Amino acid sequence: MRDDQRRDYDEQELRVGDHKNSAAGVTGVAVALKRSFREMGIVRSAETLRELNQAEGFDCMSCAWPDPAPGHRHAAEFCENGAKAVAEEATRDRVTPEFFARHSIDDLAQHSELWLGKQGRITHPMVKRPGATHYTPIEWDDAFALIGEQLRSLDSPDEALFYTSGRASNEAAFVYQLFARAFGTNNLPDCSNMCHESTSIALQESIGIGKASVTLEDVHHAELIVLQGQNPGTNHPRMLTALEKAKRNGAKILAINPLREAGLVNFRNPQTPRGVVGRGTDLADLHLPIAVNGDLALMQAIGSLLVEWDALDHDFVREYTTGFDDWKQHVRNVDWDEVIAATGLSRQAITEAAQMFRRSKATVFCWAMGVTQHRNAVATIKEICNLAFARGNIGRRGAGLMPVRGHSNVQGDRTMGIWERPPQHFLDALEKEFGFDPPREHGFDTVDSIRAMRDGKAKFFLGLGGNFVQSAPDTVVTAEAMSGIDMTVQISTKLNRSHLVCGETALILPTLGRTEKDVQASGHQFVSVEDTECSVHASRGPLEPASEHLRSEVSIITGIAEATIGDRYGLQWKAMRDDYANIRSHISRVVPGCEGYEVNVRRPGGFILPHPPRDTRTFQTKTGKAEFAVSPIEVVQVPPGHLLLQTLRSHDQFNTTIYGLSDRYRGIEGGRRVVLMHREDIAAAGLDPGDIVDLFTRWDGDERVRCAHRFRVVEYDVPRGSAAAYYPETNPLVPLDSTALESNCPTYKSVVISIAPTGTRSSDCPDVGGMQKVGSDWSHKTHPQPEHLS
Ligand SMILES: Nc1nc2c(c(=O)[nH]1)N[C@H]1C(S)=C(S)[C@@H](COP(=O)(O)OP(=O)(O)OC[C@H]3O[C@@H](n4cnc5c(=O)[nH]c(N)nc54)[C@H](O)[C@@H]3O)O[C@H]1N2
Ligand SMILES: Nc1nc2c(c(=O)[nH]1)N[C@H]1C(S)=C(S)[C@@H](COP(=O)(O)OP(=O)(O)OC[C@H]3O[C@@H](n4cnc5c(=O)[nH]c(N)nc54)[C@H](O)[C@@H]3O)O[C@H]1N2
Ligand code: SF4
Ligand SMILES: [Mo]
Repeated sequence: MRDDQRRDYDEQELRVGDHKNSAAGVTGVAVALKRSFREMGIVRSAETLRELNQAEGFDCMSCAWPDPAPGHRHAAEFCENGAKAVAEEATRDRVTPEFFARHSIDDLAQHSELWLGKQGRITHPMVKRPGATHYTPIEWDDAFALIGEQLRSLDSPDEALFYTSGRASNEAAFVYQLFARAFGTNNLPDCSNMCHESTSIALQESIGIGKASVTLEDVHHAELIVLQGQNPGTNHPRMLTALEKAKRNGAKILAINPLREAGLVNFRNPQTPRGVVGRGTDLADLHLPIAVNGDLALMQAIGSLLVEWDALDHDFVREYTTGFDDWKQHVRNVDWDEVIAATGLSRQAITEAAQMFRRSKATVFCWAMGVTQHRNAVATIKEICNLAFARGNIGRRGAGLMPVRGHSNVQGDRTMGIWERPPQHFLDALEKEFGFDPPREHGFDTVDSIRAMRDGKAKFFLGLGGNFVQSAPDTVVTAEAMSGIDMTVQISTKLNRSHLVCGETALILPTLGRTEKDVQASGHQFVSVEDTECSVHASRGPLEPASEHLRSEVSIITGIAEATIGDRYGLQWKAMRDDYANIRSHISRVVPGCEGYEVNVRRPGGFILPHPPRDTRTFQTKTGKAEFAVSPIEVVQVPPGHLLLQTLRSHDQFNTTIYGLSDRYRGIEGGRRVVLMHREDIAAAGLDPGDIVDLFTRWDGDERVRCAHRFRVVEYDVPRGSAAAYYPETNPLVPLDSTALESNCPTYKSVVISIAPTGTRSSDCPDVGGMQKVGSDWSHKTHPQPEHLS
């Protein structure tokens, strides 16, 4: 984009219309194609989309929803948001060295995340030297040498952080963790720490494995599907096709969500005549508009009714579980007043939901960020497991636990060892395969990495994808921490905030994306990925790379490894780079369930990893049984005059990558700085819809007031006492220390805020998460306290 075409996307007019009662339909197709044609051109769009999610094609890089078996795929096996993700990556726009010469870092920092992303694909490796105002080009080998030198100069390997975002392939993830551990650290934070970490912890304790026990086939054959804290119409759109199929087979759907999201209500499948001209398929049979953070109480109340009705699978409970009597005793004593206060639901509505569980012999429990990003998230997920156990809904056709993962390969990255707390058996296998003793003590997760940078304990940050500064909580603290370290390196496809809020020396290493051909010394390479149902398969990009200077993630990581530790321990970096089959050969011997990896992953549709509870009702927990857990009901207390804010995704973004300003299903167009509030809460705060307000939060642990400025009040159907606003604009409000118990996942879905009209309260808070005021000045460490918070 030329300078004279530059415009600030966020200055556009905000329009609020009605929110929709139906998802997808032909509008979705039209929007997807329009975006694709604009970014990629018509011919390239047609060629690329034809290969998306096909057995011989490439895996959608957007979400982790599984593909149907190879014989059951449509010619167009993708959704609107998958097509948008492809268009975003396969764009014809370019960010070149001339672009960086034209724009100083400070200049770029004035722009929104949307504008940055829209500039196109980065074409050359770039460096910002200490004190420099601009990025300048650097040769690949010089970049690797600079990084190697920096890493070797650290006092300890634990001063380095190796972050991963969930788009990296299994091959890239495997060499990345191998490098970090051979270098000497388990500091492998990843986006999972902010996402389904609560799930991984809870499931590990309850069923002995942190993954879904459900396949796509199970979804199709379920009698009841619970959609809890999830917005599938936007974030996993092809899930609606599976839900439609399940409905046709007679399934009921229970939606538990503070918002009546369009994708929970009705689906107009653009691939069927009924979806094009008819009224589509009604999805949820019952929607419980739960108060934010009320899920733990709700699940216990449902449990108490099942116990009261003796609607239990006694055989399953006896044979496969432990802890049942304690749980039964606990839920019997559930305090209904507490439940009703915590959930905002009537006893009648909860009873109706419990009847749905009682009537179903095969229930699939789905959940996502509305469950995982709360202080009580781990307890809530264990409670979901309790309900599954109570009626034997695990290891049975049409039933099971289905955390719906986010990033397309976030699950595969974990399987490959991207984990700051690797299990001993994984480290033992690495030792056996490579002949060195990997570090055994735990590394830093995401939140602890921020603390380590802030406190001078970490001095080097390498990001394998992602946009750490924007996705992490407490933007001011994170930005200060990142900009205070010696070196930040980002392996990226597109420009983002983390290139601009950077260390003293900063590098941008541009990489191939999923859509692109990857040719190495031995020829054309493919990579492998794992979806949310543990299915592992190959992905081959069809397009010519965006620039001849790009390197693959594997190539970049092995290059850094060579420049840092050379051939320490006899590690064969070049062989792994030249032919990824060499990496897969290591994977087959190190990663459990991956024996015969090369052969299995090459099969059309790949293979499904073993899952003991799903396959044989075997539970590798401490007791060898599925474990009922007992948790006291804990709910976030919201003082008078405050609201509980959840931060969520619009229909037009992928995490911190903003595609556009159209949250179509919610009827919000042309802007993102909105706060959705209940009519009576707006009135109680003395506000009117359309008012411009600032949001504030204070965390008990410190005196700092966090704020985010200039949000427009939008009247919306949210439960009283709660509010909703988009991520990442609201990340400055999420206190670093406010995390889920056990999992340390930031509480992005429950932030206690207060609201005041803009300009009426302390206005000197830096708004670094916002789009306007990002600069090099992070000077506001503490602010005077606005009176309304004291
Ligand atoms: N197009 C697109 N696809 C994506 C992404 C994207 O940004 N864009 N992101 C990917 C990633 S990394 C992830 S993790 C997933 C995220 O997928 P989701 O988890 O669906 O994403 P969120 O927008 O965070 O939506 C959370 C939902 O939880 C509800 N919710 C909030 N608080 C509560 C609560 O206390 N209880 C209950 N029951 N519900 C609550 C919200 O109203 C909202 O509907 O999507 C993945 N797919
Ligand atoms: N307030 C709030 N904050 C949240 C959340 C929330 O719900 N609310 N959700 C959390 C969740 S669930 C997640 S998963 C995190 C996401 O956090 P991240 O994973 O850190 O963020 P993304 O926005 O997904 O990363 C986007 C960047 O990845 C780079 N990229 C894209 N494709 C590729 C590729 O193929 N290779 C490489 N190397 N780079 C690529 C691009 O440069 C792009 O700018 O955010 C978390 N933050
Ligand atoms: S459902 Fe997810 S993986 Fe499938 S095409 Fe849509 S965005 Fe891609
Ligand atoms: Mo995520």
